[in-house]
Amino acid sequence: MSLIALEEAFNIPSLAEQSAYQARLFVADGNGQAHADRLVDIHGERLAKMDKHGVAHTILSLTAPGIQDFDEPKAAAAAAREVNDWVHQQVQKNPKRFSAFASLSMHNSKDASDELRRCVKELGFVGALVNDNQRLPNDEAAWYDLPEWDDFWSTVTELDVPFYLHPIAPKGEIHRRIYKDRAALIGPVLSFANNVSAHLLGMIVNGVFDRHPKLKIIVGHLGEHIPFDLWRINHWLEDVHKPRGAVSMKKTIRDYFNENIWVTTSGHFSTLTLKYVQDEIGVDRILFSIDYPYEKFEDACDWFKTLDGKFSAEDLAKISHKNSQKLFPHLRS
Ligand code: GRE
Repeated sequence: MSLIALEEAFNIPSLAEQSAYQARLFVADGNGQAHADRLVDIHGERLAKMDKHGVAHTILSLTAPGIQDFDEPKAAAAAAREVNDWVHQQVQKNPKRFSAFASLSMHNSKDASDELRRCVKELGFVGALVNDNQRLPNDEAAWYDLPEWDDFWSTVTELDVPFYLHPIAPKGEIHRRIYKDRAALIGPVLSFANNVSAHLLGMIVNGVFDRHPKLKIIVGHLGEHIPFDLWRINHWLEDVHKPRGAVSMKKTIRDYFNENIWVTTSGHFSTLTLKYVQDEIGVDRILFSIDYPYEKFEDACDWFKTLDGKFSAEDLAKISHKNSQKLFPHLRS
């Protein structure tokens, strides 16, 4: 089975302090150095694992918190360029096996659009991955569901590339109000899905997909809890909020999930949940991913093998690589 994986993190050596911070929060054995080493390694252990576990191609992305942790716009833009130039060099060494999502400073639509255009047009990047809200000065945060982001979404659709909305750990006010006294809820346990869901649902109710019907958004972790709640979300939007005039989105949430949104299996290797998500949003919207090095190749790829016989061969081919090949033209050959 040939697999394509697309939520796979790297770091550049000059941002190592960020990976040390992530490791303190999230790495089971606290071995921050091993985690940091895995993040900056592209062609060694990572490629060996791809070979061993049948991963034909990896789309690389900068690990969280990445550029979204830079609250100063000029520093953020400079860091994004440095990261993109670094990973471009890495991809050039083995473009058959690797491609990359652009990192972007999301301080304003223009900076984000200019860098995405440079990355896609000049360097061959295949989309963008952004770590949820951009941190702004004074503990503010940017939300891309607001009208000032419309020019950016126009650029994304004009370039015809997907945008991956990835989580970030909460800081500042959100952290103080919710997570300060319950730190174990930060990350995969709750905060990641909660915030990405708020952002994606915000894009739906604030009409981003109505204004940009060709926009392609990917979220990880089998949909950041949204598929589980789809019936209830749809019920309240369609049967309560629309009749009250409280939302003006043109279509239903199910339509946006059919037309604009894809989910990956990153970090969520449950057969029961996968079956459920397939029933709820359809097999064509699901893309295999691992979430390396936060998750292990073994856990993701060995689990995927156990799906043989439980899902049809055609569905497994779609999830493992065919859906990704549809979404990313460079993966078709
Ligand atoms: C990530 O993908 O960025 C991530 C973390 C921390 C824990 C798990 C995880 O940053 O997937």
